[in-house]
Amino acid sequence: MNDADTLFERIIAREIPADIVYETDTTLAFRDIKPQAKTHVLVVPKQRYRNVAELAAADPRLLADVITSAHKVAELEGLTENGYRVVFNTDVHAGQTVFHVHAHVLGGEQLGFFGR
Ligand code: DGP
Repeated sequence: MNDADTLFERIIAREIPADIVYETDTTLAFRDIKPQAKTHVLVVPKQRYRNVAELAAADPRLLADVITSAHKVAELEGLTENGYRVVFNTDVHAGQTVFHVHAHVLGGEQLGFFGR
């Protein structure tokens, strides 16, 4: 991608701080600065794609790495007994604000239904 770096490239490069909870060769997981649940962690591929559709089309193996890391985060955060949610906001109507694909891992309490 040619756009200017997003915030998440700067977190991956350790140029700005984040509370990192898990890292692999291809992914990084860190706590969301504005949590929407008791536990709210973002998982990003280190290589930038704009959204999950672009990632899936270009590199399905890397998408699998993101999902595997999301589940690992859920294990590390103690979410697997009662369950958790993984969300990819995709473009405007979903409210995507950072255009470096990221999985939201949410849990630690009963989550409400979502939509409108
Ligand atoms: P989305 O709306 O799906 O693009 O989610 C972007 C998320 O990024 C949002 O939940 C808030 C989070 N966020 C924004 N700025 C920062 C930051 O500087 N640090 C961290 N850790 N998270 C951030």
